[in-house]
Parts: sequence; structure tokens; C-alpha cells
Amino acid sequence: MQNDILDLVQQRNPNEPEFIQAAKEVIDSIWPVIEKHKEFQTLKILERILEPERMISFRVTWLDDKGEVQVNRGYRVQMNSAIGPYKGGLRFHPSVTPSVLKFLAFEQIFKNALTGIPMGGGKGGSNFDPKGKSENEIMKFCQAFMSELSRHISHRLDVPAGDIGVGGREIGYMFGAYKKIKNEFTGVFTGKGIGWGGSLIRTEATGYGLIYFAENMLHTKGDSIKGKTCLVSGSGNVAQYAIEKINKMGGKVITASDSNGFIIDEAGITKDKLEFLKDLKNNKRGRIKEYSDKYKSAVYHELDTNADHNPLWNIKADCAFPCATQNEINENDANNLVKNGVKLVGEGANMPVTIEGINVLIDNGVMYSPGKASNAGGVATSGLEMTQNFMGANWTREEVDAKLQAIMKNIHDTCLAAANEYGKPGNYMVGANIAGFLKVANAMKAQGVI
Ligand code: NDP
Ligand code: 2IT
Repeated sequence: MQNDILDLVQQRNPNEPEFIQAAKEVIDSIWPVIEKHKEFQTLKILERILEPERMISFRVTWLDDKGEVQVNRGYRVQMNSAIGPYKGGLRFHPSVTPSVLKFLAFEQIFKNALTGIPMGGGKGGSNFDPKGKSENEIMKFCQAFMSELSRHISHRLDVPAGDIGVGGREIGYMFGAYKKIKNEFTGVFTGKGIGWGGSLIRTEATGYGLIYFAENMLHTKGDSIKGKTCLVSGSGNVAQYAIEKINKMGGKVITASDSNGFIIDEAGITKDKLEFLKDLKNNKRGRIKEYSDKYKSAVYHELDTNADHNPLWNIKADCAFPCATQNEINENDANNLVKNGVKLVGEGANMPVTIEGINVLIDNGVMYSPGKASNAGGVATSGLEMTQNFMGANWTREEVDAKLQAIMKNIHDTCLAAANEYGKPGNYMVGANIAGFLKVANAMKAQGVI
């Protein structure tokens, strides 16, 4: 029966390895729940949750600075609306495919359920590559993308936000285009600028939330981030604010990366260096290599994409926070982390550790948190932004941060309680999948066969 469902997923979604990987992890984790709740079998809840409610694919045509016509593909996966309007980010990256967006939308269902805020699961994006594009080209692309996506979203139906390649700048252009087309000002996006409907702390929320979650994990062992040496990958939104919070909590971060390579700075990416990194990545749109040109304490390593392991994960440290992209830690990397004494791996990215990698970590007693739990602070704060938009309110930094901390603690405790109840104490992956699934499955059951 369990294998029948996985076979079905494989047959229905051929050539979609990322989606199948995410599905397999969830099916395996929640199987004891399916066995206990026969009604979920009769109602085919699992089969339904694995099928997007709606998937939109569209052409995006735009003119580049040379006056040449460019054609990209845009998507929105509206995966599940059992507990609220579809909610999830948009990714602009050449690697975007239906498989990648379906895995992200699928994970988003459970993540959003864990936040305790009523939000369904969705994700979208385009194979558009923002790298090397002018400001004008980014704006033109965002407007062309919205000329179609605007038909399929609204503040009550589907509320997109940022993800890889989509930050404050892109949200601004897309929100502006939506407002122009629809002739209405609503909270149809989150991650908006402060002063036009955005929430304080939303920019910081994913990285901050990740470290709040890790602190909760360490507290269960009477330990804390203070004094810990940490590895971080990525240098975008999630990585930057994870580094900031680790520094604030008394830890030290010695790595950061981009798709070309990584830097090791044994002296730590301290406050001033982090400000340089933020300016480099967010304003100058530069490469991580420039960090080592500026700071002599750092060494740059070019990434070899054909290698069977990533040397970034082969450095002595206490904690590791993958914050770049999916499948960036494989089985070999996980073995290297264990060998180097890493005691905690917290996922900032979505699905950065492969299934084989997760097994190595868990089998070796490494504390491991899945992205759908530990990176949920971003979407949770998006939920807080939606609430403020509906209320017409603007909460202070302190108010939003306090709510974020409470949400991360609640997700942490919920995962542990579910893992305990199903005989897997300390297994945050099983706990997150079960707790998220139960919430959505019960809502689907209540709403009938639709
Ligand atoms: P950004 O675009 O701000 O940064 C992405 C970073 O990851 C960049 O350093 C980028 O390098 C690197 N990267 C992207 N793709 C690859 C790749 N294929 N190989 C190696 N490095 C890569 O994105 P975010 O920080 O927002 O997102 C990072 C991760 O966190 C993603 O998995 C995202 O889904 C997840 N996430 C994001 C949330 C958010 O609120 N933004 C919320 C929850 C999860 P380069 O500059 O070379 O492209
Ligand atoms: O993966 C994610 O949770 C995000 N990219 C954030 C989604 C959101 O709607 O804030």
C-alpha cells in the first residue's frame, strides 16, 4: 500500500525527481498515521494531497535592452487550499521546472500548516535568470510575468512572496504591475516594502527564525548557540540573516557561498564584514569571491560541480546551516559533517539535504531539522503581514519579533510532541511531517470529497 502510493506518484510525475524525493520523505514519515486513520485511506487524502489542485503554466514575453524579444516560461502551482488561501514564494532561476515548483509547493503545505496561521500551499516562478540583467530588464520581466499571473492571484485566493532570485526589488515591480492591472491596493503579495503594506522583520524572518529554531533544539540538551562555530551556505536573504542572528547570539560563522564557490573566514563573518556582504549581494549584485579580495582572513574556493562532495561541508564546526538551495548536502557531505564533529544541522533552504544525507545525520545522532519546520519563520511572518494588511495595522519590530519567536518555539515543540507520540523521539523530520499532515488531512476530511 505504501509502495503503491509511491509507484502512483512516480507514474503520474515521470521525470520529476525533486517532487518524487519530497513526496517519498513525507509518505514514509506519515505512514503510521495513515495506518492508524483508516478514514484517511478511504478518503484518499494522501493521493489527493499529492496532486496539485491547479497548475498554471504560461508564456512570458518581454523586450530586453537591445530591443530583442525574449521568451520565458512562468508557473504557479496552487497545491492545496484546505486550511487557507494558497501561499508561497516565487523563484526566478534557470533551474526552475515543474518538478522543482511542485516539490516546493508540496513542502509549503506542511510548513504553512505548522505555523498555526491559516495558509494553504503554493509556489511559482520562472526559468528567467536575473543574473546580469539590467534594472530595466528586471522591471520589464516582472511586468510581463504579472500581465498573466495577475489573473490567477488575489489577497483572498493566492498570495505570492519571494524566494531565490525574488527579493524586495522584484516584489515591488510585481506588486506595482498588479495594482495597475487590477486597479486595487490589496495585500496580494508579502515581502512588500515598509511604507506600502510590508511588515517589519519580514526580510529578516527566515534567517532569524532558523536560528531561533536551532536555539530551541540546543536548549533540549541544555546547550545554546553561544560559542558555537557554524557553517552557513548561500549568501542571499536567508543566509545573511541567519549569520546576523548567530552573531547576535554569540556564535561564530566561518563560511558563506554562492553558486560559483565559497569563502572560509576562520576569524568569523563579524558585523562589519556582514554589512559588506549584504551590500555586495543586495546592491552591487557581486560574487562571494569579492569577500576574499577585501578580507585577507578569508580564503576562496571555487566550486567543482562534478565533485562527489562539497568541501564547504568538510570543515570542523559545531553547527551547519544550509541556506542556498535543494540537494546541496549529499550522503558524502553528511558523512563529512559527522566526521568533523557537527552536532546540529538546521535547514534554512528547502530540501537542502538528500534523503541519504538525512539518514546519515539521524543515524549518527546529529540533531537535524527539516526546512519545513526550521525555515517556516519566513512564511509565518508573511502570515503576520497578511494579518496586518487585513487589519490595516502596522506592528512594531518588537511585536513582530516576539510573535516570530513564539511561533518558532511552538513549531519546535509541536514537532517534538508528534515525533514522541509516534515512537520517534527527537526526530524533527517525522514530527514535522506528521503534525503538518494531520492538520491538513483533518481539514480535507471535514470539507468533503472535492
Ligand atoms: P536568494 O536568491 O536571496 O539567495 C540564494 C543563495 O543561494 C545565493 O547565494 C545563490 O547564489 C545560492 N544559490 C541559489 N541557487 C544555487 C544553486 N543551484 N547552487 C548553489 N548556490 C545556489 O534566495 P533565498 O535566500 O531567499 O533562498 C535560499 C533558500 O531558502 C532557498 O532554498 C529558498 O527556497 C529557501 N527559503 C527562502 C525563504 C525566504 O523567505 N526567502 C523562506 C524559506 C525558505 P547565486 O548568487 O550564485 O545565485
Ligand atoms: O519557502 C518559503 O517558505 C518562502 N519562500 C516564503 C514564502 C512566503 O510566502 O513568505
